[in-house]
Amino acid sequence: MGRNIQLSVIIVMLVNYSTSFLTFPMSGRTFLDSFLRSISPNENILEHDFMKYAVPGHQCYRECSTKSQKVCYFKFQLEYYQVLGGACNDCAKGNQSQCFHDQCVTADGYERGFLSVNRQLPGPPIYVCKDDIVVVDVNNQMDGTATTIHWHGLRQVGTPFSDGVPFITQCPIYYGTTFRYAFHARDPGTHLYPSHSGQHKANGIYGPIVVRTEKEDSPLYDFDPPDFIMLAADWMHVYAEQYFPGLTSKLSIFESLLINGRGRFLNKTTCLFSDAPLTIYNVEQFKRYRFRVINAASNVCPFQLQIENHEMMIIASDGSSFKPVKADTLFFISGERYDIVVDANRDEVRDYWVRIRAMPPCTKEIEEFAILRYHKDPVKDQAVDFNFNDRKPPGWLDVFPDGRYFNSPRPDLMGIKLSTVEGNVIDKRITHAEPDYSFNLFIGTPQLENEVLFSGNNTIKFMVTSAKANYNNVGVFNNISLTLPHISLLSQPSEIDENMFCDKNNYRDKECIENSDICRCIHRIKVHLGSIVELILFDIHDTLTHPFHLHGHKFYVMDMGSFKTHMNVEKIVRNDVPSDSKETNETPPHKDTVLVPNPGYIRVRFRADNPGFWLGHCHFDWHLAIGMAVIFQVGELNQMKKEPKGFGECRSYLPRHF
Ligand SMILES: [Cu+2]
Repeated sequence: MGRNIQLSVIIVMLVNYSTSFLTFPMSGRTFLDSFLRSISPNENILEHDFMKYAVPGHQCYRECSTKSQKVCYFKFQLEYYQVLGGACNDCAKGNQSQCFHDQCVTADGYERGFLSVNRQLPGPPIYVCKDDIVVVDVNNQMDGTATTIHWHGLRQVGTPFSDGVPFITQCPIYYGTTFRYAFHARDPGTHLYPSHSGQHKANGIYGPIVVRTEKEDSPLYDFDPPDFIMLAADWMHVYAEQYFPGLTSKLSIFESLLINGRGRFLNKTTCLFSDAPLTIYNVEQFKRYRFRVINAASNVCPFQLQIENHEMMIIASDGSSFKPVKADTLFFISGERYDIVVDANRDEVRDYWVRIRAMPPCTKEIEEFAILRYHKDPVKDQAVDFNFNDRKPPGWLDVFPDGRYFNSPRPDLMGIKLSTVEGNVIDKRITHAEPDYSFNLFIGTPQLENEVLFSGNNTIKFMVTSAKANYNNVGVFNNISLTLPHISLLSQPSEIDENMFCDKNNYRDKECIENSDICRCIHRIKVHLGSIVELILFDIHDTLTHPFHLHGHKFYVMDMGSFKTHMNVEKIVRNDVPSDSKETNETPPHKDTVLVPNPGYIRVRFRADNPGFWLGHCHFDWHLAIGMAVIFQVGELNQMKKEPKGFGECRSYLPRHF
């Protein structure tokens, strides 16, 4: 670990760490340990005065010890910002050193406006140790907007008010105001913080959050450097709202793919790629490195990761480890995270390409590269290294050898199925028990005829998925498209009226769309606190592979499979699922985001042990926006945490006398 830290310090200096200009309220760690001990595991820490122990967040990257926790303070300023703006000086004219200037964002080398966290893309990394308290003050300076940040992968046990889902766990953060998120970093692993509002994630509001543990120095690898993150995201050249609901003559498609906010766009006039810097991973030959792979995509294309002449050992997903699996091609979908180990064991000391490619349904050839740069002595070499490369990346048809796929959404490339790995986080009281509930959830984006959609006073949220067709699409779980309440459910329980909710058996005709099977209402599934819940998600109609993400819990992926022939819906309802797996996996993986094969199904199971209102949804931004989501109510209102003092409220203003 000693060497690891030393190497990391140098890397940190090279990374644009511009959080340091922010001010911190207070510092010191007097009595912190006794303070932490005084908080019971399920308590809402927002009710405690922890800020006097806070240290600047970047100090929380350190060697982790179960004996030493910190309160890690971060300040996020969200604002409209610019790619290749004034901060980059003449970077765009070829002055490469200026591309690394403070606050310079190069993205794919295409000048555009975007939404930023602290004038960085991605937002500043959060590296903490398990059981630290993370405090993030989010100041919304994006005038005219309201937003929230979700801590994807952190269950928010005891702190449901920090889950960041508008109108479910909090009111949106209006522009000009600040909202304090605070939570215990209980869930180790590689996670992501996206905005959970509107199209803000696609516009640039996202970043990595990594929770380390004391035993991180695994025998599986030599180094786990802080910036060995592969945060992949799609990138457009306009604000994403341009394509919501979409343009009839031009479908929403992203222009580039970014790895840690870096990439190149293809100029269609010159047929040349822009010369923006790429991400470089400096490695020492014959050492093994842990990489943290994150998919922050907003659009619908799964990503594929390959590393030239290297195999990868996949050791964990969504923060839970499993028996390592070797592959040359990793598929990962929006919201998923994978921890991989790469052995820099090639004889030749040179640059190797890290390639991330957008897969079908994307038909446009979009891929991006990072560089795995070998060094004999990385510490000496790095001091003079700018992140530019002089070698041209391979072309689209210049493919890397493959054949050992992991987590492929395509039945013809199934390879190693995620649901067959041997998980290390096992609770037989869940995996081997009889579930208290089993819900069939049919997910998809059904079509609505334009005749229906645009008739009379209809104002149904829809999206365009097919140019010039006579229909558009809405998102559903069991034919219900989720609408949000006008209050924050979790924090304004006294304003909840049981009649406001609906489900597939209880709905009002006026909430249903005439001449269709689809209803639009506040879709809620209520379960008892402590119960074991099984969800079977089916996708029988769609052409896409949707990622399902559950808030507040992690689930076991008990089974997943593709239907060989088109399924008879009646058959599915009777739970007659044609399983692909011959045997049940005794030790299934433990995740919070999983792809639903199409046509196919997944069966996931969890204990509903975290009281509150939690969203389960498709992780594609556009699909969430058209209602492809459902709210899980875990426990009764009186079993949920009471809202912290002074917590913001929201509601429609509709005086009764009108
Ligand atoms: Cu979806």
